[in-house]
Amino acid sequence: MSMPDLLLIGGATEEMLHRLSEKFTIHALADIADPIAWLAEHGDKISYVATNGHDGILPAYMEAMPNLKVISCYGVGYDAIDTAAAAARGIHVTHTPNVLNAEVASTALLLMLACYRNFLAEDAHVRSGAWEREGNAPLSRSADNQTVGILGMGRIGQKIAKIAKSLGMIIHYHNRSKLSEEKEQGAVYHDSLKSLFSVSDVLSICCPATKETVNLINKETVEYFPKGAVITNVARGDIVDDEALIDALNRRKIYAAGLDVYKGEPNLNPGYLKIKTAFILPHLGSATKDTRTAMANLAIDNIDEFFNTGNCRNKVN
Ligand code: 8YV
Repeated sequence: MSMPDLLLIGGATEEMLHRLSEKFTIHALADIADPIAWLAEHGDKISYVATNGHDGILPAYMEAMPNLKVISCYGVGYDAIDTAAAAARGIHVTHTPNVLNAEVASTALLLMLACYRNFLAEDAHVRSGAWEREGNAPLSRSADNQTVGILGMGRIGQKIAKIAKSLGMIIHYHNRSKLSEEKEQGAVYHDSLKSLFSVSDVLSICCPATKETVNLINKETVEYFPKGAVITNVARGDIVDDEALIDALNRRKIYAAGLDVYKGEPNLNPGYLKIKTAFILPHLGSATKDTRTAMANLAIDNIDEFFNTGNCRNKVN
């Protein structure tokens, strides 16, 4: 019996390819010179797409696969996929929640602590020989007793809250709606951005990128923060208006920024590179071997579940 056809968009690990190849005939988009022409000829036989949060899927590709049943996203964020257009075509979109909560949360904490304790400058102090020549590096700031504002208290936000609380930080949050007391774990709810930002010594952005959250950090909202606040982002670059944040960093309204994600990444706004208190990572929130393996397995389990039952618990549309 011939195996169903799957289009692979973006990269995949050896293990992923191995698992997928046991059940599917894989067509890797990366090996296809002219995807639109190829899809015009072969699109009707593709029933599954495996992609990731960065590459998503172009609407034109979706259109060219009339028998597509599932788009499985290797990642929790699926903003690069038009889920409404998929639903209108009867296509199920799935993602990989939960398995990356701890990894992304520890990245968020790493960014916060790096900003407070000036780790980047301190590492440079040792490497440049300044420690020997000039003595100790300047004193940094304590994260103890600082108020963390969590923007988006979902699965990852709640994990960040838990770790930050264990470090002696005070947790406030803004979400579309207030959480149950059990989920809040003592965190203070704010029903507006202005109210949350005005008490946040450090903001942790961990909400999805949607039409409503694009450029939430902008010229106006950056002024809501106390002077010298820290902003961190492990969610999506689209949530931040880079010019506004860079300007606020340059005039020390915002003391430091810890960023893992950027608009247009990997081509981030070069303004960040010049700022000594911008701690910048290359979108590695979930990028450990263990977590990426768990994500890859879940992305394939999602396809399998649909294949076997016609439904999937990690469906988002
Ligand atoms: C991945 C992510 O880098 O899960 C997400 O939403 O941003 C990351 O874990 C991304 O999905 C690309 O694979």
